[in-house]
Amino acid sequence: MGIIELRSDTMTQPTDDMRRAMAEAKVGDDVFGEDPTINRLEEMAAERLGKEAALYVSSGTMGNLVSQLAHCGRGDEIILGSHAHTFFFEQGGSAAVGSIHPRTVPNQPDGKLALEDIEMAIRGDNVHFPRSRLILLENTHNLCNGCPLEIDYMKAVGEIARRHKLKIHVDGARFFNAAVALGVEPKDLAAEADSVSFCLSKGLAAPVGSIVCGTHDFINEARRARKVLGGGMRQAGILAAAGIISLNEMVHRLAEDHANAKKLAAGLAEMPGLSIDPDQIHTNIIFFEVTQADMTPEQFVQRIEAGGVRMLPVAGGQKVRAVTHYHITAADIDRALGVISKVMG
Ligand code: TLP
Repeated sequence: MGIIELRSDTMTQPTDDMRRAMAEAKVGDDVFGEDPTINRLEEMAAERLGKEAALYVSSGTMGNLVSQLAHCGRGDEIILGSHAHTFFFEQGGSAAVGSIHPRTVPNQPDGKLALEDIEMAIRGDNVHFPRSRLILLENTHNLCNGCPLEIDYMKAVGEIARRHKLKIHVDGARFFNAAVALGVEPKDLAAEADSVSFCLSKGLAAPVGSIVCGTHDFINEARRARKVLGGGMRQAGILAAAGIISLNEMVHRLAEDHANAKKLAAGLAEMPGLSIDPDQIHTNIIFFEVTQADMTPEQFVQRIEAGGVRMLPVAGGQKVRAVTHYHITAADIDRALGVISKVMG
């Protein structure tokens, strides 16, 4: 029996359809705008998110960075969550590469930034202050149990942004998980955002790549930023071909991943020595705590790995993360729960 890989949805392997499409892809030099497969993927992505244009980039990290560089100038300030992936896990690229100042406000448990906290963080016109330029939201929110942000919340943040002439960027690494979980059209969920980046290489199973969407002007700036970061990729249509399959075939099935995450959470909630509230799980990411006194999350993860189940311990606490995806079936969840129950028993 194979390993049940629950560390991340980034572990997904390209499907047979993807491998075929990659082998047959028509390609050209994308820095010259001449790769027909990339051009098609970018058009499809822009259309899905209801934006004028899109840009294929190598990763979610690059998508967020080129978006910040396109929206902000040197010394501008972005407002983002204290648990935002962009703040936590992207090497501080906003400041390190972009000379952009990050201003964090607390993430609520559901991944939102409280509206009053956003208002409070917006700077007035004062010689001492950086200029507030951008609000950066994350949908779904990785560290907040994969919670999706709803359209009503986006509207409320949009109203604040318009009133203060700020832009909104959404780190939508798992944007389609959010849309599927909420049962809304991706373009409706994206409507308030000036830019959205989403990953093809996570639940959508492509081997590589993310997309940034926005206006033509924004995408022109993002394209310049991608080039200076060394991200102009020539015949990368060979990779983008898999992304087309992601958008056409892999979105609707994300609901299965969400159902499997719920099933896993419900099973874990029954186990002694573990703590999780299954009602907090809405998409494919779950976090739970190891509460058994003599067991660290690292030990828990080592022991379940011996039984063929992989999860990720979160550094500096009691938490463990599991993420469901394309290769995980309901039967795998039953098997994983069996292994965990032996470890905790
Ligand atoms: N997240 C990865 C790891 O970096 C933790 C994962 O396994 O979840 N935004 C969000 C919300 C993300 O979760 C990630 C990746 C990124 C951006 C960055 O994407 P990549 O890894 O393609 O640069």
